[in-house]
Amino acid sequence: MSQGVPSVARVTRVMGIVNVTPDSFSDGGRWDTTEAAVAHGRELLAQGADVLDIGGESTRPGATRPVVAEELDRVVPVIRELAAGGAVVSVDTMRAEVAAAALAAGAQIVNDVSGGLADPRILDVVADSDASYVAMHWRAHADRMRDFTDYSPDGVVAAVRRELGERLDAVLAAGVPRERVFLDPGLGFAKQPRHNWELLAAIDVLRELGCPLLVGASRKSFLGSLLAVDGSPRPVDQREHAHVALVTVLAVRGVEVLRVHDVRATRDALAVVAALRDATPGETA
Ligand code: PMM
Repeated sequence: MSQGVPSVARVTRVMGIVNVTPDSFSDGGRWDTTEAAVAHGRELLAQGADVLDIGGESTRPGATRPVVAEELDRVVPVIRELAAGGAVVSVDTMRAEVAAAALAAGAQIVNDVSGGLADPRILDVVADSDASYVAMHWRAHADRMRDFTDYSPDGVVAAVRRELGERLDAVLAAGVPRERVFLDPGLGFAKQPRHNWELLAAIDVLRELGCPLLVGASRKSFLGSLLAVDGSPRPVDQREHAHVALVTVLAVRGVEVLRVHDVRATRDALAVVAALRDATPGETA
């Protein structure tokens, strides 16, 4: 997934989510054995995932953290098996120890939702490897993030741009080359629903930081709020149509990587975007 200085992407990559957790908000407990997670990863590859993102810690609002040994036990065997089969694997972790073990097991990308804030040593681990690094906008762990949704006085777009820019500076200072860094607005992390929409509307502002972008909107609660009826959010398993509409727009706008649960639906949307982009009106008689 390593790229040069980004222009608007012609090809949007799909990162399929494999949460090896008992408690993730949309799929917790479904793939929480090594066998189930590996089988799910293979299924996502068959559906056209370019990358598999393996995570062992739920970041749902209010979640408590697993201990390091537990997180390692969850993700390392899954990464080893999927990477051995030729998959491009990303590890979704905030911990240096887990990132190091994941890279040793064959992962090529470290997806750190804290952008190096939770455990700054993770940046040294990445700098000492050839791995790519995803730095997401983040303010606090899941048990406290609801207390950090104040973006005054500048507003969420300016604040996220500034705070992500500071994380990027730290990543570069640690020795990770810019070509290996992806930036992510962190939808749903210390964000009210309207914050997510503002960020999506202004996604090009983050491109000014000079890195390709990754966006994870799949099944998130701001989609549930958008589709609420009488104040009841649309259930997690009924948000996919809205998500496909969103990823279509993001692909048109050149977002480089989409982190999704439903790879097949996302692939279909990308096929539509590519067909329209490549069609030349008047070419056929
Ligand atoms: N969201 C979740 C977990 N990891 N990583 C990145 N880079 N971006 C995200 O938006 C993101 C993430 C939480 O969603 P999940 O529980 O469905 O995995």
